[in-house]
Amino acid sequence: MADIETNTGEDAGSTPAPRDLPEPKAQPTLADWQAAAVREVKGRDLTWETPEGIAVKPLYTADDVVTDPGLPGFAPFTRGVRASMYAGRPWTIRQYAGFSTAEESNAFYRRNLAAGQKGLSVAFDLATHRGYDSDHPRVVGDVGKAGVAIDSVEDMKILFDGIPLDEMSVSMTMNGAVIPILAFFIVAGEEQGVPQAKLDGTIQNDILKEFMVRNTYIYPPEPSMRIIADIIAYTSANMPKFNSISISGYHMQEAGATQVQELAFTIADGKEYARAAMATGLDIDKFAGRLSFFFAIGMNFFMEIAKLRAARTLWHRVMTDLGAKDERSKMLRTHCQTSGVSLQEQDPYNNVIRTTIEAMAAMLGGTQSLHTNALDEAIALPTDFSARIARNTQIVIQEETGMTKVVDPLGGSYYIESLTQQLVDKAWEIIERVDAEGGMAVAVAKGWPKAMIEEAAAARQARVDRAEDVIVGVNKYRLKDEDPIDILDVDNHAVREAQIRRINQVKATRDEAKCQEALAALREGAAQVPPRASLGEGDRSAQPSGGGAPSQTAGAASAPPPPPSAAVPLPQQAGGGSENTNLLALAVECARARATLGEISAAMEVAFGRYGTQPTPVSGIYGGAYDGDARWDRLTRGVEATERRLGRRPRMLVAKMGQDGHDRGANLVSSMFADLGFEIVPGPLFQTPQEAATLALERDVDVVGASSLAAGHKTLIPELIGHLKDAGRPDIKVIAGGVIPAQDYQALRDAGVQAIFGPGTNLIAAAEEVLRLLGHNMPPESEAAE
Ligand code: MLC
Ligand code: 5AD
Repeated sequence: MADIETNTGEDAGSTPAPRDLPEPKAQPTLADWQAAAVREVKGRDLTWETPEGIAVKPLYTADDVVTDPGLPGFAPFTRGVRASMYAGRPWTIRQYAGFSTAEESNAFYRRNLAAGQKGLSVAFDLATHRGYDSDHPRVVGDVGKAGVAIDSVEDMKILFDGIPLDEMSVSMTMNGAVIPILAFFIVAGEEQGVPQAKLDGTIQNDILKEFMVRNTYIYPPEPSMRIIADIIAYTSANMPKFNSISISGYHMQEAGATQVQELAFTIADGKEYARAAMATGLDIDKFAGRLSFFFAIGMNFFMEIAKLRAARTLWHRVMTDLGAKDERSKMLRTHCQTSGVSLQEQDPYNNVIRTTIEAMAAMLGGTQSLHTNALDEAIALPTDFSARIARNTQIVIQEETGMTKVVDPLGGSYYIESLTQQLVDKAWEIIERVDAEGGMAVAVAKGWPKAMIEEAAAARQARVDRAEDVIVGVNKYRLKDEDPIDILDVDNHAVREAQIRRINQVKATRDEAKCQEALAALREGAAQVPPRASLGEGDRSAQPSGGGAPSQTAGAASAPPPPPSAAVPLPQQAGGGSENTNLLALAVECARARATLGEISAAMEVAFGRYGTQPTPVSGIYGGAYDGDARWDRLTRGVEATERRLGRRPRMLVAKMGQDGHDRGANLVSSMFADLGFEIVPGPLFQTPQEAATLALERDVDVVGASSLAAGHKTLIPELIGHLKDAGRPDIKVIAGGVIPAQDYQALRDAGVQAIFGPGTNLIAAAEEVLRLLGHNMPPESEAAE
């Protein structure tokens, strides 16, 4: 009777006598539980195979925990990098934002800070990302659209007007034009009276994932790696509070990576950057404490929590292996952002729920800083209203729930500890594969990490389209009618004109000789460390220049591609610290002399060239998921019938215009239509409408599918249609897909767009529509078969 503990004390007489209780039993065993569970579900297998290949069981017990996670604030930091974590100081509420002009973004930041935001995070427009001034002809559709337009230090000063840069930590998401942007930031601080040593913040500066998934690179991989090493050298010497890099897995998950892939490639990227900095002669403990990380937090709640714990564990291991001695060098500090791709256009208020769950996963995982997405994410940039709800999601968690009072409250959970260990092990396998090949720069050049992510994306899309993965309001419980919500619309033409006025003013009032002298020094500094090696032989995509387009400088337009070689593209010794070759030091001089972002970028482009890629869509994954599916078979028959009628396979150009490098949607569409039997012309990134039209004509396509995820559609797609008409080919069908608000549909239709596929489109339904456009007699009621 020892295990029945109620029967003690004076009131013992009022409780039932022991003999009335059922016969005592030994503690139930796992086998007892198993038998009971099997009975309850009549033998159904309850194991859940996750996309990462982890078999999640319906129950975890102490037997599943193989490692002691230790204590927070101590190696290997599995339970958090700080001993007191949020009980001592909550994570930084850091909302990523930027749009239109510096004035408008500054006002938005100030409103948000007054309402409880704690740190800043700047989103730049795509022209800025790609190193073009707002007056460049290639960026007409991009200025001020997906972020704020910054052309010179004058814009940067306005952006932080009234925001003391020695008190506010500022993150800047910049990878391509990282040298001019960081130089502008340093000089803006200087002219605010803030010395470099007091600047607190983070620059993303993570180029490897740009080549893999985000695509806002400018230069080829090798000089890009030199830039990173130069920045690490400069900031570790002059800006001790500044995080020199934000090693980002976020965009990998956005592109479709599983959590294991995101984890492994991010840690491997971090290792590569550390090696690059060490190759310039820097002591690891001098810079590693200011390497920071950035992860996406999606809807697989426990997996995401475990992912952050696994990331810290892995980083500690990697840095120990690299020889770091200082414990701070081995601490993985991270920012997180809730997942953009998990949010939907349909029934958008559900996005508030999704973001709340994701925010909780980020904090339970122990993030240092967090952005929560706005509910209109899948449609447009946040409005004041949607930004308020997003921000308040974090404030409510911090200030109303008591969730911050306990450090790592899920530590010791059998499931969480077991998942953490499984993620560590699975990611380590990939990291070892990367190491065996010579590191992440080589793996990226070979292209297999990108292909792996694209395969995971195609598999996920097929699961969603088949409603095997449920998305509420999209493939289940979908509303019949929806009213459009109010969205932010930026008039890019007006922003561009305002920016051009300021560029002209800056150029008219600067000391031209001094400015040209500074630019010449930068040009020479870039040339002084010539590319030592280039891409590996396995490179599948290197091209000399963006879409064969005219380049910003005459020199760069004719710059030959670097010779192929299998060597590791690490920077040379001299790329690190030396003042006369350190690109950031040289660019700071240019910024002081009022050189523009485009001029600074072009000065380096003369030596480095401009990099471009040719998409190579994966094949067989999407189609394979539909093996034996009646609707798929009906579609392939439709494609065959169209082929007979045309005398060749139907041909589609998948076009990406403007500086929008988000190619997940385009790649998915390409690989799905190719699986169906279309001939796909995968357009290079960053084309102008004229270049896309020329390619469509040259390849004699039947359809152009224009994919737009960065709000350039209203400018770029009508221009493309104009060029096709001018060339006498109005018969080529133009369809549009991507992040296109319902408010813009009519304008696009009026311009001649024949079909529009917004977020949440079922690709099978889209393919049926395209076949109909090509004259195939598809029964229209196919929607009902979903
Ligand atoms: C923290 N501190 C504590 C503490 N917790 N001190 C005592 N007790 C505690 N419990 C201290 C820290 O040590 C630090 O000081 C200071 O408080 C600030 O805390 P932090 O944890 O370092 O936070 P933060 O300053 O916010 O820095 C977080 C970070 C950083 C290290 C992750 O890199 C960062 O802010 N990253 C943001 C990146 C970002 O916003 N990216 C947006 C990407 S959007 P000290 O002195 O030690 O520094 C994107 C989308 C796209 O990419 O594609 O366009
Ligand atoms: N303002 C706010 N959020 C943005 N995002 C991208 N650009 C902006 C911006 N200018 C967010 C979206 C997107 C992710 C990459 O960052 O959530 O999915």
